[in-house]
Amino acid sequence: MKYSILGLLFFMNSFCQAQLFWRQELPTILDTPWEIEFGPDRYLWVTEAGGKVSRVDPNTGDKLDVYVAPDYFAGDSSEANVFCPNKQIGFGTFGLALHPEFLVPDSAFIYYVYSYNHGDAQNPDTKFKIVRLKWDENTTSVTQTDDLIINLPNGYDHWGGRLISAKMSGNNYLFYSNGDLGISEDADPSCYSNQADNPNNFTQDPDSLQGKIHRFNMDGSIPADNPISGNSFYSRGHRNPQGLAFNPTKELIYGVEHGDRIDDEVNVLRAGMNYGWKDVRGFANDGSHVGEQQFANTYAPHPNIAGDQLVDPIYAWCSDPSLNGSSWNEWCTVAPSGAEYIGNSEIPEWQNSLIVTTLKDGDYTDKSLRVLRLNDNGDEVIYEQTFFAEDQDTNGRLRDVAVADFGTVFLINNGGADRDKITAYHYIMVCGPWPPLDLEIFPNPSNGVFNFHSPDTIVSAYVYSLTGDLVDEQHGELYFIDLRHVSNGYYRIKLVDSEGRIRNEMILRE
Ligand SMILES: [Ca+2]
Ligand SMILES: [Ca+2]
Ligand SMILES: [Ca+2]
Ligand SMILES: [Ca+2]
Repeated sequence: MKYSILGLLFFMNSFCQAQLFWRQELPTILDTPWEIEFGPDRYLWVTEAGGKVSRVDPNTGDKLDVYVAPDYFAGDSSEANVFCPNKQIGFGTFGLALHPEFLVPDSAFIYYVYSYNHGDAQNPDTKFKIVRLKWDENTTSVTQTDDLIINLPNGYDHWGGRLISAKMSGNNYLFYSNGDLGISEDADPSCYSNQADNPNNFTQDPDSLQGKIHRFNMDGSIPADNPISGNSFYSRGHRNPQGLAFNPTKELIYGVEHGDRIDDEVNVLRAGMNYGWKDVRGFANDGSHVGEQQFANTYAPHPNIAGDQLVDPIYAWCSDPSLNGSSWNEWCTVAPSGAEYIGNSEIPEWQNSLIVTTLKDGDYTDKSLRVLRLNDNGDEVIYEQTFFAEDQDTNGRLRDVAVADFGTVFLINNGGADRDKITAYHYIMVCGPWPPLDLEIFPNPSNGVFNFHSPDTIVSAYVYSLTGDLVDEQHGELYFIDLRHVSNGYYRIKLVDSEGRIRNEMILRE
């Protein structure tokens, strides 16, 4: 048996600028995953094609098929756009959210979104719905299914589809992002015989559901303090918001949306606010869209929406109109999809960041994870870093992300690689609060006994599973670590010095 130390950097001090991750593909077989969430039960929850919800063990990749919607419907050719015959009606499985008190048996609810037939066999009418599943952890099965919100609108493009739960001011809410449902009139001007019929013209109208963020109570009812009484409308002026994330410390909701050729946006979503589309794109004052400054200057708040205000994004990619090239590759969109807020310090450099997956490999962008470091209030982006772009051809189009409480980043892809999969990046502490030991380990690979050479004394070695469970520990004045008795797999090792400080982390494969 051979044992190898992976992901260990010798002379680590010289690498202190960079976060180090060790990449792993889980063996899980997935079909078109759209949402991944790390649950409080420490499993990964995933939506897949065909109205499916799956639960994946982050340590082994073992998958449990939790539920497949019996009424899932993938649209009908009769619903295709008559002016654009190639544009089929939308269908799919989209966002998923777990109840904020998911570990309490009475609140063990899973919420997710999929397409179904709101008409009948003769006259199909594909719509989306939010369904609530009651989860029984003892039998690991769904014991009850409820249609929570039906008849969510559909179209030919820009569906949005993200769902999150959030506890704000002591109340639990469900947020759903509905795209403008329009086909871009710039890219496909003939797709509506009369552009006034294009649903993307209704994003400013609070009485139409498209181009909105909606807020519901966890039972699907409408919160009494929504901006308009009896209306699920929470914010408007959105194009194709595919990312929603919640900052529980500041109780902020972030929305991430695709722009049209330029101006992909990150917004802090607040009740009743107007995010501009399609009159204002990205920032109102940068001239990226004709007339946007004028629109902002003469903005009249909607009389029925208390506190209505036109709001700039907190961040926009590609606001320069000259980056609007003639081909798809030349458009400077990053195509942001899933988002998550990182509040904990498992990856210290990312604490208090919004992380965003991107779908596009274009001239200006690669498929990657964008890390937006936030200010203390969570409402400004201080700087951006890009990760994992060097792996874009093997990682694929990054649809969504989940980060586990043990500091591992899980990505799902929607095509663009050899298969649909879960890719894990395990964080390895290179620069903790104390300098790493100048460590020499030999032999590597070994038969399971690794010797150390270090000027400092190592007194403890802890061996964890990659998902954070302690599997072995060795103490004393250590000159070697004996790993011959740990079973097959990958492990994370932490070395502690005589002052109790974690000095080194490394990944081991047995
Ligand atoms: Ca997610
Ligand atoms: Ca906007
Ligand atoms: Ca602009
Ligand atoms: Ca590229």
